[in-house]
Amino acid sequence: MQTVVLAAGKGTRMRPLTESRPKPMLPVAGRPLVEHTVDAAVEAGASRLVIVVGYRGELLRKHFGDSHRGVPIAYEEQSTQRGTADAVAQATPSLDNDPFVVLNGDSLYDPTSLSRLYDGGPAVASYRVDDPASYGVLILDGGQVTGVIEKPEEPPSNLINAGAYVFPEAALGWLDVGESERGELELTDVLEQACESRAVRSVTMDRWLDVGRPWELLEANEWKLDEIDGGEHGEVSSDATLSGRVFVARGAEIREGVTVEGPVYVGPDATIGPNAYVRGATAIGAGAHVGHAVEVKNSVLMAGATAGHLTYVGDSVVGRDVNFGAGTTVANLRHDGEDVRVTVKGDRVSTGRRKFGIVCGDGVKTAIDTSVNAGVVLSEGVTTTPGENVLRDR
Ligand code: TTP
Repeated sequence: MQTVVLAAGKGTRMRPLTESRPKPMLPVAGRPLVEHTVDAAVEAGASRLVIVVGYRGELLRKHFGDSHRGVPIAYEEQSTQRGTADAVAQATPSLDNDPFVVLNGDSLYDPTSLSRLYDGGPAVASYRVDDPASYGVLILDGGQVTGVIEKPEEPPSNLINAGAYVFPEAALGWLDVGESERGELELTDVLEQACESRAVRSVTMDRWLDVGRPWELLEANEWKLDEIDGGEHGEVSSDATLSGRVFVARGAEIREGVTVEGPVYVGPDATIGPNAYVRGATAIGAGAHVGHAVEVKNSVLMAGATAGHLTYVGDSVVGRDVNFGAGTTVANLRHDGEDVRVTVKGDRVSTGRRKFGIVCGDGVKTAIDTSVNAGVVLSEGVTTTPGENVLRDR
């Protein structure tokens, strides 16, 4: 089935990580997030893909080119991010007058569940949660979806909208929806129309993750690193100890005295060690460097990031070309046992994680002996002074 992938958003909740790239291009287990989405679509039965790009769209075009695993890709541009229904409307020049699937380019879907969505007829992907009140919740009558309600006080079901749909071809004429309360043109209004005239199935995903905020990028990496195949394509010292699934890309080097406990991805030309400890679900980007007496746990280090000496980084997302000075230490646990909180678009939000470290925008440089408190977000290019104790976002 023809498949529209929405990837035009600005990813404002993911800042500063989206200052220089669109959210779908953030790295997950060594590949862009959207590549996992597109892979799932191809496995589920996408016959061709229309990717709607906007914010920094050139990076998606460059990454995929005109096909992925033999499936042709067309691009359409959404110049103003007016909402998901508008994004699909922009895709219509590349769509045939046939049923079509819509997927969010920033969500992970498990391919087996997604195949059930592609099985036929109008459908919406759903996901079962214990507390649906803060999501779009499906209203069901028997096995059929009759509507969706945003953030209801009394949720009509435990199934939330997972942002993947099969629409009938008639929906190509329903995309001109009015603005919602939050001022966007929403695809859920198109779903409502489908529910009025068609039998819409709910297809419950076994696993699904919407990647909107920085700690969800860690969750995405935890999921996808758990599925990587191990393999040593680079140079691994005989004095290094690798256990679990560890993928070492071509050109990467694991030096003497290093311990790596998988699942861990080490990107092309990255160097680890000597005498470093890398563990948990960790992804080390291309050309990154983890040096002597550095411990990296359950973190994402993007391309070119460097932790040269005597550093601890835990449960953190570290942007491109960040440099941690010797002795930099990241806190990832609160002594009061509460979940770590992060400021997202001005609001303090619980990450739902007892352990979460920091978020570093591209090019951050910490001076020697910098301590950074759990939940701190450092904007692109921020620097610290020697011995600084960073307790607040900068
Ligand atoms: P969101 O996650 O709601 O929006 P966003 O990606 O811009 O992120 P943020 O809220 O942090 O600013 O979008 C859901 C999906 O739809 C996502 O894949 C991006 C895509 N999208 C578009 O393609 N065009 C749009 O106008 C909007 C609002 C979203």
